[in-house]
Amino acid sequence: MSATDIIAAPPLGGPTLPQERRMITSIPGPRSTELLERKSRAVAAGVGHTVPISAVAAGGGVVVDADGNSLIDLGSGIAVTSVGNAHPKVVAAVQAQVAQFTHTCFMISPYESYVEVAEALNRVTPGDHEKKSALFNSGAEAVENAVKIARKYTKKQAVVAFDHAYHGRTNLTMALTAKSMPYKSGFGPFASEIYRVPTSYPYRDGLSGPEAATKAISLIEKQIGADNLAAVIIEPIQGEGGFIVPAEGFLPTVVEWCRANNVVFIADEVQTGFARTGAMFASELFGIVPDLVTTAKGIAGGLPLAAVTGRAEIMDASHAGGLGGTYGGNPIACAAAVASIDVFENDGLIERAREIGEILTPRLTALQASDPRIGDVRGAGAMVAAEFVHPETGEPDAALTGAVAKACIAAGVIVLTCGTYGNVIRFLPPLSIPDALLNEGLDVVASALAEN
Ligand code: PLZ
Repeated sequence: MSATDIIAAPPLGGPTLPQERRMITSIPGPRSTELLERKSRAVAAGVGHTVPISAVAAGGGVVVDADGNSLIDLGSGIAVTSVGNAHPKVVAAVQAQVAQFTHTCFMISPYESYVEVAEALNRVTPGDHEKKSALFNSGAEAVENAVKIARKYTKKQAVVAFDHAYHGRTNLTMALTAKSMPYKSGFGPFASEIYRVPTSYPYRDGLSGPEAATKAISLIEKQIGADNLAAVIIEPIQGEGGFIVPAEGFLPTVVEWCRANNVVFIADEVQTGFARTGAMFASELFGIVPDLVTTAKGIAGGLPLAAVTGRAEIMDASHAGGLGGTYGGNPIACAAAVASIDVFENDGLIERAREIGEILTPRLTALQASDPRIGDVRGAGAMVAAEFVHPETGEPDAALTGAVAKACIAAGVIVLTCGTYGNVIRFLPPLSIPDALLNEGLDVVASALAEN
């Protein structure tokens, strides 16, 4: 495919897109530049972007831009297109639904696909207790509702979140999110009754899981008191905070304490959910069963949908009419979710996430062995990261991280950074990426590191 073909008619996305890295222009090319200039005139300055392109198609493991460049996708639009962009089953389900009806409002006239998504979530989330679900539009909205539900059930108000946490950008979720820049700075005042305690960050705190949990629990008991605490919310593997995997025993100890103290344990699996970590949900990797689970991102193959799923008695504590929203569980998003969950369950995506991890982790560990600026390699399944440091001090090296990420993008590989200190490159490719493309992407990362 040449640039002129693409300019004439943008290709359809999905897995039949040529699975190749193809650089026709430098990035951004002229057409992308034109869009980015329009963007800066029309779109609020606060809405940033990482990859300076005008995307026109995506699928398998590539994103194609308006200039005909084909970039290797190691970010999945932040863990969203796990089934693959424009997955044929998702496309078919959406096309069928959009031609039938686009909206009734589930709170006005219910429809089957919403109930089907709820049934599927109740089945696939951790634990075999009786569960119920409610659907929303975004991860932040799911988190907001999980907190509402926990408060209503426990009749208590305080909520504990952790260092390095990310839970969203709405007012309540900004309060739960740890990092000030760029998420919170200047946007306060924030919601009250939110408390922050240390998490388990083995690379930096040197604590065992139970030690880190004891430290957090002791602060909770002294500064808040279980009698006031409605919920503890945590990402089983922290996403935006730096792909931080807690030490063994941390999460089970926290869950056990919550259970003994009538505190609702909420696992925010918005980023870790749906096969990403080599399990359907990351909670399973740690042997924990959350009371409530928040999901979004990967759930619907790119359409906006989110959910809270959990113990029936907690989910049912809210009065009728207490939960909802105009678009929550939109029928097109639900059709996409039914198709996506089918793909996750039946097309081997959990195994595929593990295979991707078996490429990512050894290759990054090998890179670490030859380059002390990689302080840590960690993650699970297709959610793996490298933390960059100044080797002499172990201090975070955000400048190197930014330079490597920029060089990768210039060479046609989409990588995302994260971390409280901005010193982590995370790898979370679509699970539809072919091995060859993943390996080529990692070759580019290795060269980018060598050159910086
Ligand atoms: N909980 C664990 O990862 C979203 C944020 C991107 P929304 N993470 C990507 C950005 O910079 O805005 C996220 C998450 C976890 C909640 C959320 C929020 O999900 O769908 O973005 O609202």
